[in-house]
Amino acid sequence: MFRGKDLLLQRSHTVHFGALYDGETLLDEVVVTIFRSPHSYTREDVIEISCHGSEYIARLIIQSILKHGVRLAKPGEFTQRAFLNGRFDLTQAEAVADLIASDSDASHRTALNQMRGGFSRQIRALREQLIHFASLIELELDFGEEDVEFADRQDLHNLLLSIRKVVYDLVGSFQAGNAIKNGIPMVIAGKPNAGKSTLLNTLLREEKAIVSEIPGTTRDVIEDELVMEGIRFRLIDTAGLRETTDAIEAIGVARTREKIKIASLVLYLFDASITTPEQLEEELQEIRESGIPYIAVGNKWDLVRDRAGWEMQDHLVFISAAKDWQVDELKTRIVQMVHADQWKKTDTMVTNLRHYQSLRLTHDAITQVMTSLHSGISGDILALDIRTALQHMGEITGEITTDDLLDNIFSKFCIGK
Ligand SMILES: Nc1nc2c(ncn2[C@@H]2O[C@H](COP(=O)(O)OP(=O)(O)OP(=O)(O)O)[C@@H](O)[C@H]2O)c(=O)[nH]1
Ligand SMILES: [Mg+2]
Repeated sequence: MFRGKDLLLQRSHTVHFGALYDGETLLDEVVVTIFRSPHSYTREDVIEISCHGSEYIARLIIQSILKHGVRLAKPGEFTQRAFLNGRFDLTQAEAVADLIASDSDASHRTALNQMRGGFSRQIRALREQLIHFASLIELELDFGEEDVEFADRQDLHNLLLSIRKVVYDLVGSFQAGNAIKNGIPMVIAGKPNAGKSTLLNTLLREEKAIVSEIPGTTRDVIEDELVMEGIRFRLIDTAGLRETTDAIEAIGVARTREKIKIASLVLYLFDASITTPEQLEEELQEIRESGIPYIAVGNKWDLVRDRAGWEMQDHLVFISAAKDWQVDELKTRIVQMVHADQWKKTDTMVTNLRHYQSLRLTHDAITQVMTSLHSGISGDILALDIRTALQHMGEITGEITTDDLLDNIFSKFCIGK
């Protein structure tokens, strides 16, 4: 199809201009890039055709290529081949999908870090050491009745401890990692009419929620995403907290309480023009009891006549959601609250549910090995327990896989990746 130089004679990593034909029909003038095995993404021979930026032309070219007995790649097939050819391990392959889907500074960096090796390198190294012990213990079994100990039990114990520590920290990072991927849940709560929906709209710069002077306007949960300083938040506006006889509003209030429970941060909004510091204390009781971090925000500052009454309360933030006063200051407080640095520390962060599950299973299995070790259980049982731990560790890095697992992972990719 290509008329220009003979591409078969060209070296890897070179780019060639030419014309692409379907029979005698000129399709486009193109540039072809050559990657020779093993120096390509998949480690196979690869060419890339760059045509003019029209979807129509691209489709035309693909259609005529398909006539020559080529087929389209399945979703994730390039990355799957790269994995199968040993280009990278499974967590790295999965990170490619996250990288493509990343849409905030933090999620981008977590995925990039994982693609470049991340924690799987560490897991793999520890696993290899454990394999070493497993083989020593199995060797002992070969000696049967003779009472030999090739595997130093103290060394094994130390190794198990360090594996458990690493795995424990990774499991703990999942919550933060997950928040980076899916957004940190932040609930706007408060009494009806405090201005919660107004604040949501101001933060989003969009008329997302209905605002009215009628208390009880918002009855359902309204969610949207907001990226602040590279961190993604899931912003959740809720029905105002109050006792109500309205059946539908009551459901809304119940949902508010549910949402507060899963929040990482609550913005507790109160109408500063009609609330006294004493009343606020009382209102905050419920949030305090929940133990969830919160920021108390006094709204409608534009209507407050007696500002002196609030002056000593420097833990509070005062804003006017309607007039967009001090909302930027509130944003700064929010980012401080979630310890921006903590969310940005991405070197050891687990964002993938599959890794999380395998890590938890690894943790349990290692604990089991330690129990067996200390109870002086026989070598064959110990070897069995170690195998289980190795199995779970191998599932993380992809050293142990099944076809189902691979299909499941790569089918989530988009076509052409
Ligand atoms: N003056 C002034 N009015 C505000 C401010 N913020 C909100 N309001 C008004 O307060 C009223 C209630 O605002 P909403 O945002 O609907 O309040 P809400 O907390 O969502 O109320 P519910 O959904 O009923 O719980 C509306 O009339 C807003 O225009 C503000 O900063 N200053
Ligand atoms: Mg509302």
